Amino acid sequence: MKKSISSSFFNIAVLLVSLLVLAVQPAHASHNMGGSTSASLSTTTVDVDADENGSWTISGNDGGSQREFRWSLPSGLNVSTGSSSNMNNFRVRSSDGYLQVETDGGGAFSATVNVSSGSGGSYVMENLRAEISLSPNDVTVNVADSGGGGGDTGGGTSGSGTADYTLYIEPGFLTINGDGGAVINVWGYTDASGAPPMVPGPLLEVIQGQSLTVEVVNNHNRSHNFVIQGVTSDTTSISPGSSRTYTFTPNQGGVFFYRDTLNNNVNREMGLHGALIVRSSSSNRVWNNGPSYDIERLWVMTDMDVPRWNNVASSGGNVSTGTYRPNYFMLNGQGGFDAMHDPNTVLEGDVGDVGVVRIVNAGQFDESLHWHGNHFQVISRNGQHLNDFEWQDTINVKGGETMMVLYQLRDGIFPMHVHTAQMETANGVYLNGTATLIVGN
Ligand SMILES: [Cu+2]
Repeated sequence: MKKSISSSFFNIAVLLVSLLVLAVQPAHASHNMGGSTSASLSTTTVDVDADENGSWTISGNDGGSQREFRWSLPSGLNVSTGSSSNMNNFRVRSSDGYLQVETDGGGAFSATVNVSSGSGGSYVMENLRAEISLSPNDVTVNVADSGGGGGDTGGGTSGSGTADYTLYIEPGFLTINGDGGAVINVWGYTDASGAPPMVPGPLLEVIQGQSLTVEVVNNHNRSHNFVIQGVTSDTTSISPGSSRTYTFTPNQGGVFFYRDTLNNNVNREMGLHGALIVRSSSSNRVWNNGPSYDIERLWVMTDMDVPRWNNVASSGGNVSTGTYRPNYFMLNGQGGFDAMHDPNTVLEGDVGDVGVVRIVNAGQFDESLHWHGNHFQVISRNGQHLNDFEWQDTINVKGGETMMVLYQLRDGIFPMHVHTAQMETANGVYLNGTATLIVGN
């Protein structure tokens, strides 16, 4: 009896792994051509200081045909091409006086345009051509004069260089690969001025009992903030173009959730979230005098309602927050097809190794994580160390909460997935949601 139960579990595991492998194969075989053909810009205005870089983006779905867009190049404004996806042509045609964006007929596309100027003023990049519907059409770049010095800008402590970490708030895109995937409008913290936003944001690390200074520079055209749950309490808004510095000393080891708490969870949902790891002063312990581990992983999960929240917020609209029906579910900013191959996400090591997994649910929905292969111990919840570690094979991590677990690797490849069917998907496509693998070698 016992044997038949365990062998049926084994069969289920094998079946699931086969499904995972099958699901991964056709990821590039077909694009989703069914999306509506339209494009939108990430902003109507870019505010920068003289000699600083700003950016804006165009994204949309070309419906499977090449589409071209053009914008004027105002004199005095430096325009260059940044990151892009699914482009046939994306270049500055100086002699013709326009920026050319031509998609490759691959469905979802995006392109980031970098702008800067050495002299203050208002520069309008006027839309000259749009082969599918585009909203808004033009982008105004407002360059603040640096006050005659011509060199550094105002803006308080910006760029002071004394912080342990400097985070920059930027708008841009998150690309989910494979069927069900899309180029999603996001806002995120990132590690360089003008760089694409990171979702989740840069990992912050500090040793228990040591001081950490984080400077946050807001390069976006809306107010934001930066609060580490259970660690910092300053919720002051950082206005567009300004920065704020936070200094704190965490005494409790573990994993903590940082995010923008403004705008009724919209800012956090748009991608403004990440993790702080407070490490033990002795290596390979989960906290001072805590249990030891051999390998470690960080899993930051999130969910996004792209049509009702991301698309509305990124185009400058007001999100109706009473309705939230997320259609994307990410692990470390990836759909399952990628997260199952990402060495920083897959819990892989030698048989017998103990892995600590630090989990942050930055989303708004609870995620019930089910681990195949072995039971694990929950050792910490929301920064609080548990007195009695709980043995589990599934844990519910509430939206906005953190967990730490210890898992001992067994021989084989096992899935870790969410026990809520919808959350295993990316826009309805199974297994491109919250899923990864556990591998014992
Ligand atoms: Cu399962």
